[in-house]
Amino acid sequence: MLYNAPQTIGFVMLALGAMMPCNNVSATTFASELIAYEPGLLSNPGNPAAALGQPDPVAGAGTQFASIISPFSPHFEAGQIVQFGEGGSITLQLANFAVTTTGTPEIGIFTNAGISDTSWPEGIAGTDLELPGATFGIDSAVLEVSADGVNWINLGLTRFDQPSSAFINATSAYQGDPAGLTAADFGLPHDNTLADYAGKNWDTIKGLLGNSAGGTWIDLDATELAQAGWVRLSLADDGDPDTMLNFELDAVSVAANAVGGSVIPEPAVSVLLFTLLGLLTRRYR
Ligand SMILES: [Ca+2]
Ligand SMILES: [Ca+2]
Ligand SMILES: [Ca+2]
Repeated sequence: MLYNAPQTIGFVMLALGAMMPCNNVSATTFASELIAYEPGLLSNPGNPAAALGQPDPVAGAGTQFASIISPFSPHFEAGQIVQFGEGGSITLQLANFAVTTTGTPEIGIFTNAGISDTSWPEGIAGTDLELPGATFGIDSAVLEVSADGVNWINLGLTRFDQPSSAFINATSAYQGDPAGLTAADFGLPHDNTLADYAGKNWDTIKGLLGNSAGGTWIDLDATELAQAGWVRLSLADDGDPDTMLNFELDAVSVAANAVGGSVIPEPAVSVLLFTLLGLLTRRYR
């Protein structure tokens, strides 16, 4: 064989490096694998891959409607959020386990929840955010988590009412070009309630979020699981043809201070390692 040994070994090392979990501590962990998607009662099935990875920080990117993700400007594009209807569900595997940790929620759920701007484009929330029209995109869904992808803990019907915010220092909630802005942290929980934003302007809401990218945060303490690596959201058919319940999901993250080991089973990496070493050995026999 005409293979050059150092080059081949270099390739194997590169391949192994690509398979190993990255130890970059600043990288936020998100859902990384779609396990199942059932659109339910929807006229157009959604794009479930839109729930994987980090939310794109700009809504309507590349169009005249481009705007940073802010509480007044969530994602609306089919390529960024996945929708399911009654009888629908989505099951996701996280890149790393969320380790149950006292004193902090562990899993962040990012949806298309938004606050209506009472003084566009200033960014001012209404004084009662429970009133119809004061918000949009706020939905409930049944939330389940699992430590093994087989056995599930049901956390019940949960309202996901917390908006997302991709930058911590934008002058406008609708800034089109994020150049020069500081990214918010999708792995940083917050304890704001929806009511905290009532009557507040963009500057005050920015201050309430701090470095957090918002989202509705889930605490695993009550599950009695040591960790969770899978998340499922679902909607039952309410049996009423006049209602068309739906849910939209942008992303799922793990709190930075609760990130555990890789959810991808280690044996898979070992098998690949031995296969590569076997190939290498055969070539030089
Ligand atoms: Ca906790
Ligand atoms: Ca219905
Ligand atoms: Ca998304």
